[in-house]
Amino acid sequence: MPKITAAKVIVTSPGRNFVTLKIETDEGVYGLGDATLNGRELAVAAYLNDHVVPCLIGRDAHRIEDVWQFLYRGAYWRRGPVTMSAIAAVDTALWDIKGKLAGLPVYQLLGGACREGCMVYGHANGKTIEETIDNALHYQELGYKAIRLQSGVPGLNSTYGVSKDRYFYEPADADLPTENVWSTSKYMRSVPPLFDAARDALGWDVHLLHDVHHRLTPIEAGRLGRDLEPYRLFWMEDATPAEGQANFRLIRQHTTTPLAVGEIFNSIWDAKQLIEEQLIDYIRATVVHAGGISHLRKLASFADLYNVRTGCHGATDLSPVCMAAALHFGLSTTNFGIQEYMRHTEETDAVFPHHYRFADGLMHPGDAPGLGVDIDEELAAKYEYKRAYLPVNRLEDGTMFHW
Ligand code: CS2
Ligand code: MG
Repeated sequence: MPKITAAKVIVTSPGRNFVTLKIETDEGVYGLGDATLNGRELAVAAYLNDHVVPCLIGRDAHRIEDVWQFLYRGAYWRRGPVTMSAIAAVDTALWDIKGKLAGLPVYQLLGGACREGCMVYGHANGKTIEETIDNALHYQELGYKAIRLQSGVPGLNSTYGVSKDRYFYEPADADLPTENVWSTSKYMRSVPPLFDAARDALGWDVHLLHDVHHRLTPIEAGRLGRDLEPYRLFWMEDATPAEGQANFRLIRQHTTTPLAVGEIFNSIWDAKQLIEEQLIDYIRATVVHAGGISHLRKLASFADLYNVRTGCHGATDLSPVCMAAALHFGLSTTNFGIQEYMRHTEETDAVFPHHYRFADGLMHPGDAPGLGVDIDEELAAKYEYKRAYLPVNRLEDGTMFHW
């Protein structure tokens, strides 16, 4: 049996913070797992260092499910983003090790490819509708089959999803949280014209997506979904906070626009009612925040019974290690729907050399044994952790609101 001999937590900040777990074995093979929790990175690093790593030493690296159950049931305190990101990192690293020892890419261990590649969506955004459409046309030229559109809201200084940089959207950019101002009524008026213009400019062969970022009440979301029906969206994301899963019943009663939710979920229990009652069409939980490849597979199999497909979160705060894991998962999961893809900066790509590739709107994890992603530790050490917060949001009268 390959015995775990060491595990270390690597914190690096090549443009943004990442936490990576590296598990070593006595067979000379190591595995990597992403443990990044945006804005709360050091909590997961401490959880791993202080409470998980000591329990890993000496264990059989092949016993992925047993280790998962040990960390989940054994902690007594179940679920939660910190715990589940830590467990995810261990799980992902162990799949990486198993693949390397077997000489196979992880997707082969998961049942093999169900498709040629994973359809991904890119992010087009701009301060104005024109700027957003311009950006979307660029993605279309690059071969993307699906594009998410976010545009500035007239009358608001800054809007979720609208980047300062043309290619990289990075919201966690301040030493202390930036305060933004939000108006639901201004926002609601601004979205239908964006998609009207988008269909005129981009045609009907491209999938269009939109992220509401948990900012509407269920009835407001129902209305927005209905207003967007003529533009046939691929999905409307995070229409309302999903802690109360039954909230989605009301949205469903009012619109046929497909619904996606779950980037902040960390367990199958967060989505149980949403899936069983078919209140959503896509589940966005992903490898790093939802307990790793093992737990996500269970979630996807459960969702498959209810016609819910996957649409994993893939923003820049999910490291290339998570991206690779998500692609192995997506390629081998029958009810895969789409994968979010936000390119990482060159600095990040240099720290995490990887085999995954983009062509014609699809991504493939590559055929290197394991996950096909590595970490250049020397380079990683050059980028020191830098505290960075996500922004917060207030209504125009100063009331604290959802970001
Ligand atoms: C987002 C993210 O990618 C998405 O859909 O909602 O930008 C999200 O806000 C960040 O990943 C938070 O860390
Ligand atoms: Mg989102």
